[in-house]
Amino acid sequence: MKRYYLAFILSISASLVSHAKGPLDEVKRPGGGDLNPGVYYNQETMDAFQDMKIGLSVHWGPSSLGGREISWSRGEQIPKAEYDSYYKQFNPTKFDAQNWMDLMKEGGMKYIMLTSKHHDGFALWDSAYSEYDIANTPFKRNIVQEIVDAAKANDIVFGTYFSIIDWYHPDYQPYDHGGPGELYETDERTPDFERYRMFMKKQLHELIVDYGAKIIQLDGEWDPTFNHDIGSHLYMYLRFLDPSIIINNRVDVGREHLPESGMWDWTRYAGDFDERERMVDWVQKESKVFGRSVNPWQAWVTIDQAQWSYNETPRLLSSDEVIVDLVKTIGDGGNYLINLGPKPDGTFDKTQADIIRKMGDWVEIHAEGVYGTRAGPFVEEGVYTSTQKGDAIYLYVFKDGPNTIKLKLNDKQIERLTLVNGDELEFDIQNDVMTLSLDDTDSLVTMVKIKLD
Ligand code: FHN
Repeated sequence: MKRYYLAFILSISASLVSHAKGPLDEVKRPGGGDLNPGVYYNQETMDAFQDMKIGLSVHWGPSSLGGREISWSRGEQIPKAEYDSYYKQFNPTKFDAQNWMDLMKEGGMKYIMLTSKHHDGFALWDSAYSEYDIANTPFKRNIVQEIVDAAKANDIVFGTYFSIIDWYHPDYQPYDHGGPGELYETDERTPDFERYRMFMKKQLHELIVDYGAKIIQLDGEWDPTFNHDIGSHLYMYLRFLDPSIIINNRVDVGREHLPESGMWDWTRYAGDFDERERMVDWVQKESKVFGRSVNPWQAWVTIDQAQWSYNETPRLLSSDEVIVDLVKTIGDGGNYLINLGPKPDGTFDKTQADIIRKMGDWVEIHAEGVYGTRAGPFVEEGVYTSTQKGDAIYLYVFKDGPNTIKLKLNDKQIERLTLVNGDELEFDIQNDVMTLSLDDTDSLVTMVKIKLD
């Protein structure tokens, strides 16, 4: 655990140095997009991010008191006035950041992405620029600060979700889902989108500079007032705040301009990694739309397929579904970010926490083939996939898969095959094709370590 956190910290100094050395190296990789030529993500922190593999997404705020979807239920299932009054009651007395960290460690999760501010505009930190924030609730305690402190004490990397959309702010355009709230002053210029963008950048400055967020998950880039120029500028602003920071591709409008392949065009649109939602009702059930990618990407999955924030009637993924989805994701080279919506009291639903623990139990047994790996060379959709790290390939055969598997080696030299329990596996190689047989594929996923010569 420590080395991932350390890698992030050490790399920040390295990246500052490399940044100080002048123009970044010319290796082509995602970053500032076509409007920021020659600006790419920082390799050290991206390597550390991809090594971490598994993170916890958290959608939380006073809206959890309504039990409906954060932001989206405002002015819809829940009248705006009622939704906007929740902050006056929000008092999660059972919130304990260390308990969240304990669950993350049981789940094998290395970084946290908290909705510090969702589309409803409520700030889970004491923002100098907003009255609509945690300081003005009965709870008063600075939730973001407590999570930052607990993450640091537990070698977990703190990242934040931040919505470009703010339906509460009177300068945000377009007004939607109930429009402006009552806590902000207005004047003859209201609404003023340029003034809103300054406000947004000041709040992002707080989260990055004051709270040290190392991974930024922007969202809400689909509104017409946001465009490629604004997104490209925002990317550069964030990168100047912290040269080593990692920014998702929703900083720009690449999601709205997917080519036929469904793959984000990183040569044009800014962002360091491709954020791919799935397994939630309104998004593709699988990532088959996208497939494997040499560029960094993250599967963003919510354990409750019905909504992202606390839901009184959730429809949960099973732990088996989560584990299989995790394996498919890492086999395709992605990180796995799974989301929970805490209850109004600040605790997680026990059933959902137990699913995370079961995932963690599986990950602990297969850790060598998970952490620090990248997409492997062997994949057959739904039958098997693979990861690779150093001189080893980790083949994952899904339940009820074939007992005999043939793999084209492309001249790889094989030293030996071993199962998770250490048992060696026989194999035969004819004409550059390796044949291996598994006694049974009853378990959910069977991992075979292929040690290369
Ligand atoms: O509108 C949000 C939604 O509420 C949720 O935060 C998801 C998480 O990936 N992102 C947006 C929908 O794409």
